[in-house]
Amino acid sequence: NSRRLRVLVDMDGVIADFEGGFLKKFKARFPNEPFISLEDRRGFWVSTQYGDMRSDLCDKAISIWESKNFFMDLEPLPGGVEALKEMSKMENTDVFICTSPIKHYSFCPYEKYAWVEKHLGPEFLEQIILTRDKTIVTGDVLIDDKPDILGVEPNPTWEHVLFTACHNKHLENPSQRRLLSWADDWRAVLASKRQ
Ligand code: DGP
Repeated sequence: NSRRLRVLVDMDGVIADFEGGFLKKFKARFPNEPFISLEDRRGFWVSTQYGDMRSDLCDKAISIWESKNFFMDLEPLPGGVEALKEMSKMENTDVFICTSPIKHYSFCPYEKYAWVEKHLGPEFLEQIILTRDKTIVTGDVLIDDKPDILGVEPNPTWEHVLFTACHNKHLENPSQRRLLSWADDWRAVLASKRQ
């Protein structure tokens, strides 16, 4: 049914607190190393900013999210779980979680499913799309904190709405509309796509 609205929602940085979880575990594992506070985060890639600070910190950062239980232990971001549940109950609305797993696949894909089951419920397991290329997924809107979402499809069907995160909040003229948080008017964003 083409009259239904299809909403794609990213996971890390949008409903799961990747940045907060990373910083907490980085400090715990490397208590004597410098770290980047969330206030000072710039750029999507955490490992790039750590590597720019000191080259060996790139691999140390990567070792954090490649560890068992990193993705499982992420805290939900405020309001995200509630928003997804409300969205999924709206008439003529299909919600999918669209997330790119890291290439170190030992734990991440499994833990993403387990996280969704724990925080959103088993019925949401039907709504998961794991893909490294979001441009080939069709939808009306993609809510994602990554400023540049590229892939093999030059003209994705979705409108990218940029979800504000510590690493993108300083970007001055993003080409996308923004959602500042889940307290912002996401219902109006959906309504605008139904016109
Ligand atoms: P997504 O938010 O769906 O675009 O997924 C991107 C994933 O990459 C997410 O788990 C966060 C993670 N990530 C953040 N910084 C880095 C990095 O520097 N290197 C890698 N490999 N992954 C990163």
